[in-house]
Amino acid sequence: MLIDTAEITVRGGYGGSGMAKKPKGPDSGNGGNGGDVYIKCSSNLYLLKEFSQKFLFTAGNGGIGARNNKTGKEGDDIEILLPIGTSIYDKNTGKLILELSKIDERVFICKGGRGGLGGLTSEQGERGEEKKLILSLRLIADFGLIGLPNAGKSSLLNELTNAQAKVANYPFTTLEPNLGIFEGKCLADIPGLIEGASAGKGLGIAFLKHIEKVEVLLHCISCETVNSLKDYQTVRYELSKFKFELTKKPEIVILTKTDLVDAGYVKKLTKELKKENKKVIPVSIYDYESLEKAKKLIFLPHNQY
Ligand SMILES: Nc1nc2c(ncn2[C@@H]2O[C@H](COP(=O)(O)OP(=O)(O)OP(=O)(O)O)[C@@H](O)[C@H]2O)c(=O)[nH]1
Ligand SMILES: [Mg+2]
Repeated sequence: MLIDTAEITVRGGYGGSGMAKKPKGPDSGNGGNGGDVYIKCSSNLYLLKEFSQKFLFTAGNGGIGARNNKTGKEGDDIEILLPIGTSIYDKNTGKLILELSKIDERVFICKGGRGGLGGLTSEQGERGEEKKLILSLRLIADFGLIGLPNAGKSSLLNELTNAQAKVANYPFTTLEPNLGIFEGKCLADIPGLIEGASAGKGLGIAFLKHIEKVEVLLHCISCETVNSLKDYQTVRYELSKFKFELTKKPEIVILTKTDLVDAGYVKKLTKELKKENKKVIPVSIYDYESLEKAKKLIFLPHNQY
């Protein structure tokens, strides 16, 4: 399951205690500082899953100070790996701390406690800083496959990328977003939308949040349905209901399953759809050439169609 929100507590390590000096003994060292907490951005999109089992993350504690002014060892820092696209909120203030958008980006989150001073008395180390975080994942894909159920979105994802999404001849085969990578670009395939999805019909439109940030929409329309133009408009309407800005994104229409109808009909549909959107690519997963052509067009910089 793709977990897209989680709540965790992170804590810097305790500072080590300072050492008390013995009368006439050598000077005693301070405790080491506790380790800090960092968050690091990773390309593994399924990382949030781990947080359904583990909720507390603490950095290492500082070591106790020693004789001869020797400071205790510093506590180990910890690095929490989170998927790209994760927004991190402070639970107490509700404020957004940051949004992970660059792979390998490493961000400081919590400071470890200061080590206690050594001397005539032993000072205790301080507690590390603690934060409760809410993690919320929105996928950052380059392309988002949208369309009615059964339009062939997952099939296309499998053909264009290394994905192995489930495909079947019934609506709502896809229940969670699938991702695939092709030539370094990430494609997200999301569950089908139906008329009324914005009012909660079918699986609703909550999944659209996963494609809010994609650069280009790949709108799949099947040739085999009764009214392909209406299919197009239905999905556009539901998109606009979710967030009007989504309808402003660059969109490519992919006319799917062209092998199921005759070439004349494909031409007619392409022409009709071109009135709505200039970029229409007819394709069949059983037609190698059409797939190669689609790949070229889809992966062109989107201002060069
Ligand atoms: N003949 C033919 N069938 C296709 C083509 N593309 C997909 N299909 C079939 O159409 C059915 C639906 O395909 P999916 O890829 O599961 O469709 P989807 O849009 O992901 O469907 P949901 O996940 O339910 O929204 C499957 O039986 C596929 O084998 C195509 O180009 N030609
Ligand atoms: Mg699917």
